[in-house]
Amino acid sequence: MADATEKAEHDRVFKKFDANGDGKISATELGDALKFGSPHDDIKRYDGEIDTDGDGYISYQEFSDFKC
Ligand SMILES: [Ca+2]
Ligand SMILES: [Ca+2]
Repeated sequence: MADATEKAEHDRVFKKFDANGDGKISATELGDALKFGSPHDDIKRYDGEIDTDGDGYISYQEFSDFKC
């Protein structure tokens, strides 16, 4: 069960990833946040694991599901 502290931590990390504040994380934002020194393909693969509905963005819900 997520308590308030855990929710706040999710919010904090999500906002750090969501650089432009539009409420979803793009592959570019994910790459910037994680500072991957890897080819773009690696970021896209990682993005695909979290982006369960495949719209190309990671929503807060998808992000929370992945972290839990
Ligand atoms: Ca964003
Ligand atoms: Ca998505």
